[in-house]
Amino acid sequence: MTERIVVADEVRAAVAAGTPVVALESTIFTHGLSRPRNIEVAFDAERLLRESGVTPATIGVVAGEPTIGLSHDQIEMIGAADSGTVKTGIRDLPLAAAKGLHGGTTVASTAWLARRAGIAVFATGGLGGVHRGAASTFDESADLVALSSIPILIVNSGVKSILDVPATLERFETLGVIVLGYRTPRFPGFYVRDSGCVVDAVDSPEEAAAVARARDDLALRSAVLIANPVAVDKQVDPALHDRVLAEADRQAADAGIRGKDLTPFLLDHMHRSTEGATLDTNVAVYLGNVQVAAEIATVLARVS
Ligand code: PSU
Ligand code: MN
Repeated sequence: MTERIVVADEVRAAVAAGTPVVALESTIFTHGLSRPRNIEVAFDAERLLRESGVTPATIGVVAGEPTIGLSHDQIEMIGAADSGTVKTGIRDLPLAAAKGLHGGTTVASTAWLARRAGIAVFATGGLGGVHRGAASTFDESADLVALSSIPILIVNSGVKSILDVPATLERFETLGVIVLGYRTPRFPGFYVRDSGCVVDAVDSPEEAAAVARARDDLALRSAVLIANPVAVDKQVDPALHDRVLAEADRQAADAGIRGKDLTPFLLDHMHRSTEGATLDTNVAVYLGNVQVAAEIATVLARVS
């Protein structure tokens, strides 16, 4: 049986040679960031990796085909305003294939596809988590369960505090997902450095890589989440943060936004209501994580 997954030649060659590769998701530029900044950021992330000697593998769905290592043209195509691109979690991959749709892959589906192609490190911005009120809505991101069985390392900046952060960490614990602060025991709150929750920490790329290797040696299948807080001078002012988050939450409830539309709605509302301040932070968060992922991937490639 052959899998219908397209892997770019450059990515296939780097994986085969054991040189460092970092996977990047596409929902961040198809549904997370506003245009035209979205495409610039997608290209900036790839450039940062190349400057560190790492092969980028941006992952998405092009006309139904899961593709690992999108070309610049493909990134522009699925990131265009009129592309009809759908937000594509793991369960959405078959429908996108059947209908030949373009798809922006989430953390869960990007991790899944990256692993299929033999990629061990992935950089993203924020993870999905448990939404507030999940006890009655059951709205918990599919990222959570997916990450319990995909052995990859993901550099991220935690979850937005619009989510229920303590509940999200409890679920990661139940699911066996390894959650580690990068040079801090404080779990980051995406736009802010500290969510108020405490996790175990690693202090270097070497230590993060050693955890991933030990996970593999133990034949464990869970993801390692390396939670890297945004630079202190780039975080959103905590007072502004609390105000706009509460307002975004209220507006989503009033508008009856549900399911996979909720996270993009919240992000867009916050970017607009802060006149781009949260957008700038979102970009800084992401590129900071890409840099750390490059360092960890380089260590992993060296020792393996
Ligand atoms: N959090 C962010 N920005 C994002 C996302 C999450 O701050 O762009 C995206 C990621 O792709 C993540 C997805 O996997 O949203 C989670 O969506 P949901 O909550 O519908 O599972
Ligand atoms: Mn959801």
